[in-house]
Amino acid sequence: KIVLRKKEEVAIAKQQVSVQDLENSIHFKRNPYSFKDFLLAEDRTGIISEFKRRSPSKGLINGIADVAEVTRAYNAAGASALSVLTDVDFFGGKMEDLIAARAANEIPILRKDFMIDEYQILEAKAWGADIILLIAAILTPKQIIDFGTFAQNLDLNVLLEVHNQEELERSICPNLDAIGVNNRNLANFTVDIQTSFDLVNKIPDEFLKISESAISDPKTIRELKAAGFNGFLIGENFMKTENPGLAIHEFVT
Ligand code: IGP
Repeated sequence: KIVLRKKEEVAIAKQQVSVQDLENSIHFKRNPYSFKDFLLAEDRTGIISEFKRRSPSKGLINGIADVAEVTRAYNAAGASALSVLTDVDFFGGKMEDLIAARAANEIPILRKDFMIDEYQILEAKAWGADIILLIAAILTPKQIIDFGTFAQNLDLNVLLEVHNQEELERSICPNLDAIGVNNRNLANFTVDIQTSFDLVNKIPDEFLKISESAISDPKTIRELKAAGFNGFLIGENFMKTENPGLAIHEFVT
């Protein structure tokens, strides 16, 4: 369902904004921030903090937060990177959120969306993203190689998301920078942090290792770090509070 909707969305976008227009964007000339440098920086936390208004599993999470204000506070609290949803239909995101987050911050930003076409990677670059997401569950191994190569040729970093060992084994290729283990099962929305612990040693060390979803306290971050993870993608537990930019501080201790 998501993929069909994305195909329509991309087809419409292509009619409205040409590749030439995207390439003329000011961000196209910008040299993206390195995901690795910020994840491993001593003065950063490894947290990739997400701006997410709603989700298919939870419905409305936060209807009032201001993207520039929240992402700036995430950054000030020591986030290594930001994740900004641009999916409209399922997550209430928008392109303008990414552009606003970019204008307000000088740290890497992940365009969080369902990438199924190279055009969306050009959009990501034009809107000021530094990192794109490739979701193994909705892409063929060939698409992952092609999109990964395409993104890296634009100097973007690539995060591959997997849910299990089978996805990891079939999708892994050299044109990736980071592998994320999503603790949320997309089929039934159940979450289990154990997914991360089970998969971490199956990820080759040349890739940055990210644990995604359902991280709800600093103890879990410490355990994931001890297991070998470099990054911790957290959305809901910040966004569901009245002040997401304040909530991140409880995870930084
Ligand atoms: C954040 P959480 O449970 O902290 O809100 O999860 C992030 O991992 C989640 O939003 C996510 C996601 C995705 C959203 C992971 N992969 C793919 C949309 C598409």
